[in-house]
Amino acid sequence: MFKKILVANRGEIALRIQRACRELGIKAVMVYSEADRDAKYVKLAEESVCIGPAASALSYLNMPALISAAEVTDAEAIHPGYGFLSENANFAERVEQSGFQFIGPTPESIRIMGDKVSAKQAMIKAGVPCVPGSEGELPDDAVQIRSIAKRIGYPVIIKAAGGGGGRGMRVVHTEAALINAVQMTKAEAGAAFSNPAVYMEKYLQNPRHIEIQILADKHKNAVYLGERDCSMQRRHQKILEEAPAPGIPRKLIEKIGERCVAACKKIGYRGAGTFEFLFENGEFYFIEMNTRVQVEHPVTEWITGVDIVKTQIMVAAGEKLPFTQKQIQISGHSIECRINAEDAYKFTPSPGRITMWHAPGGPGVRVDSHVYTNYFVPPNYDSMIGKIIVHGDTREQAMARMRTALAETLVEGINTNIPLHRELMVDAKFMLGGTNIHYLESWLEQHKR
Ligand code: MV4
Repeated sequence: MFKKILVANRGEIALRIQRACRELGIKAVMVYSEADRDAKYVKLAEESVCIGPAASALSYLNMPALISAAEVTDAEAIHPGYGFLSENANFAERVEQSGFQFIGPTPESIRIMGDKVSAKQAMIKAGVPCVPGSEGELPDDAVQIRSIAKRIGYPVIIKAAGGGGGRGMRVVHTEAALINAVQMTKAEAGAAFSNPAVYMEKYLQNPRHIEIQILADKHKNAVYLGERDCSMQRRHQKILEEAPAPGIPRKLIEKIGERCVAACKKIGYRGAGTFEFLFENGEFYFIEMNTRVQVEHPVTEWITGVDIVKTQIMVAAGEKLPFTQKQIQISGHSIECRINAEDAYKFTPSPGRITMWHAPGGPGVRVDSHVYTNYFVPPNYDSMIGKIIVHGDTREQAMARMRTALAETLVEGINTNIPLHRELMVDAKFMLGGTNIHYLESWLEQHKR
């Protein structure tokens, strides 16, 4: 096992990884930018290194600074967290070339999944069901493009191979709009991702966003840890997630979970990973794979009892997965609310000093947050300041616990989205379960103030 790990991230996930290290008896080296000097996990750290100024490009995205920090502190491995360099294949490669273990999949796996065309091809080959589409990059010839769209049937969606997470896509409803849409998407993709390649899929109109969590070791073992429903989102930002997904039969989850595990074994995947699916009319359609730990991992931890971050570290060190698929049992229901420093309904960022922070507690409540009373939320990064996660025997109990937890939570000095969460937890459609990816945006449209 490693003796020392460098945590190449900030915020709540930096604290989460530090906690996993403590539990494993591993020393955690924390890094921080000039804006994060007063972060809780820095105060709690045995060792920490300033890696640069507030701007992410000069600190948390600064590969030489991070690798130097690992060198001077004698760390053996680097945990990238989520965001920043976590899905950067070049970083993973440089980490390994410098003699450190990257806590995540191989650079090759990251590269394949980063290109959405090669990711989809790998999944088709591995037997994972995908959205019907162009099977590869679109050709330049307009006649061929029209013929592909005609075969798929309108509406179709044009997506950039270098995109993902909602960046670089365009829905097309008619043949008249097709060629222009392809050209526009290609131009934007070339500028944004230095890769003009695009592909085409059938556009699914009202899907849910369901993802499967997997864990794999370096010895060809892999398991799936059930699913998460991440449909409640606005502009591709998830705001709450839950597990299991309401109303989806267990048998269907098992079938798709087994496909994901088989795919992991086939491509030699290792570490934690998430298969993202659209779910419509009882069918799963793969769209993307995330090669990092995700913000919403705690809901899966709570329904399975598996510590995902600890397991990431163990398998990176070469250990075998400490459980088999049969030992993974789903128990109860878990919901996570992301707490953002922003106006609850206008969504404008609200950085600044938190003059009062009171976290909720009690049975079935977990809070993952790095903030505290008198903490200054810097304006330089993502607005998420923490997560409230609850668990109950049933979805009803989980919702009741979340309502209580949200009622107890006190944040003064900045605005947060807690008022929005309080309203959603008593919303009739949310309470029924199974709302689709468009629900929150239409709810906000109807609840304009
Ligand atoms: C789609 C789709 C409908 N049909 N693909 C958006 C994020 C990226 N991961 C894929 N996205 C979508 N791909 C087909 N063929 C609708 C979306 C989509 C979406 C997906 C998941 C969660 C929220 C979303 C919001 C708008 C659009």
